[in-house]
Amino acid sequence: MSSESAADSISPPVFVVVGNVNQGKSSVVATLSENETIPIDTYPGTTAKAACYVFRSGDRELFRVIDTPGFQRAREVLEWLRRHADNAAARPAAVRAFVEAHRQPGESTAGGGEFADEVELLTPILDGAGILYVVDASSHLEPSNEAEMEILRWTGQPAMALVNRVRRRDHAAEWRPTLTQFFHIVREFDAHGAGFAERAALLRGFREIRPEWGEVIDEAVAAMESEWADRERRVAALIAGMLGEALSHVEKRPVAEGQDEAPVREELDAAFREAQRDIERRTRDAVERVYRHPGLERDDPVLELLAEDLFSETTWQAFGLTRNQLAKYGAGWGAVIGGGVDLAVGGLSFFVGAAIGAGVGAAAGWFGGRKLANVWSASSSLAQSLWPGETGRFVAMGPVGSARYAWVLLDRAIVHFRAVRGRSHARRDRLEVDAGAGAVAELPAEVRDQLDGAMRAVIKGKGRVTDAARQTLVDAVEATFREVGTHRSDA
Ligand SMILES: Nc1nc2c(ncn2[C@@H]2O[C@H](COP(=O)(O)OP(=O)(O)OP(=O)(O)O)[C@@H](O)[C@H]2O)c(=O)[nH]1
Ligand SMILES: [Mg+2]
Repeated sequence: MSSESAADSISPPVFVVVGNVNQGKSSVVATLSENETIPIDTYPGTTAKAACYVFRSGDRELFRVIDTPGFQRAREVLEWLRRHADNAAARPAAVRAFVEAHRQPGESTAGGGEFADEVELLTPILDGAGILYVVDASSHLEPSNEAEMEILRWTGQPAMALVNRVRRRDHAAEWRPTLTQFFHIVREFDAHGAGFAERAALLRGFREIRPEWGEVIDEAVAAMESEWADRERRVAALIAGMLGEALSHVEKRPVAEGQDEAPVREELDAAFREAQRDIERRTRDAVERVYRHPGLERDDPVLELLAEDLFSETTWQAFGLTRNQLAKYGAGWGAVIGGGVDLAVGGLSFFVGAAIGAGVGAAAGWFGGRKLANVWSASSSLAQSLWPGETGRFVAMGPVGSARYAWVLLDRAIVHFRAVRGRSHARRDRLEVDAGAGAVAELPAEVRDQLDGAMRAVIKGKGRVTDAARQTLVDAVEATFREVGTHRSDA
């Protein structure tokens, strides 16, 4: 007996999520286990069989959450139980007897048996899992709910009630007086909005009702906290990497002897912009993977807008720095480009007006009235330093020379990061990145200065990002993250 309890104290906690059908049980499981593949749907009975999901940090298992089907016939079950226990002490044994009497022969209980769902959900409780009872407080309390709570009480296991809301309506006041009679703890828990803090609070709450789990729960929460800090560091490195790659990007196209350069430059410009968008897309995907959202679909109106017109007024009003803030840095960037990169003769006039065509294309190469990047030819000193010995004719574009573009790029990455970090794994809709929520203009001046210096160091590399420049960027992005807040749900 004593060796058994020692083993219990080191194994990770197991929670079982139970309740009526369609209350948001699977949503609670998905958000706690960070699993975006768990079936969640509007029809009752989405979960037909119990399934166990493990939450890990690295190789370490922190806790398990078991999803179950909802109670279908709670009142009949309770009647059965009442016939089989005539005093309180006999109740847990009666629940066990119920499960044994109704378990189907063979390994599976699903699909058959008049109480198949009840057997599925009661089995993990009898195995010692902590109970999370989920109610949808946007609907009314029914007599069947009371039967469910009574059955759970009969199991004698520690239990917490989670008040979720599937719709906006709120009947929580009607639920509370009943829930508090049956459960050790009653908590509000928004399954689709819960962030890190709410999940950690839930675990900590359980610590009070099952004291023997105190140590493992403290360890799990501490491991989650370091996992969170680690994710932010990884994302800072990804965003710094994106800035380095995007700002230093150089695109090159050969020009045949006697060929007109204009169409080649047009192609060059389109390729340069596509490369920028591709770098952004890859970084978005990588950030989503860090937060365990590998299958997330994005609705990013801003990215789409940029696909059409990288230089629209709307974009640079919502993101990046204000005009005044930018004025401080803009001149500095001009000097970097002017001093370091030769401009091909005619490179400027090419991008102006109708040379490329009407509308969208006409602005190509420009960002908020400034060039996105310079175009230069094989004879420039930049070309000779990048491709020594190259004798053929070509045109090239890059690195980025627009401070405004750099700040918008960074700002959009931060907005996306915050949306992903705060996103519950229970949501099955597309990720919407709010176009109106830029963050860099609010940064303290010293952090802005640090970022500007770091980005400028990249440009100075003339198409190459040195290790020192990369580290400066990582430090600056980490400083930015400290300002834009940690561990918050921003969704
Ligand atoms: N807006 C919102 N919808 C929710 C929330 N929780 C659940 N829902 C929705 O409610 C429906 C049922 O959610 P599930 O998590 O599948 O509920 P369940 O209790 O596991 O359902 P069954 O497996 O059928 O018993 C789905 O359409 C969810 O999107 C919530 O917190 N907010
Ligand atoms: Mg379910």
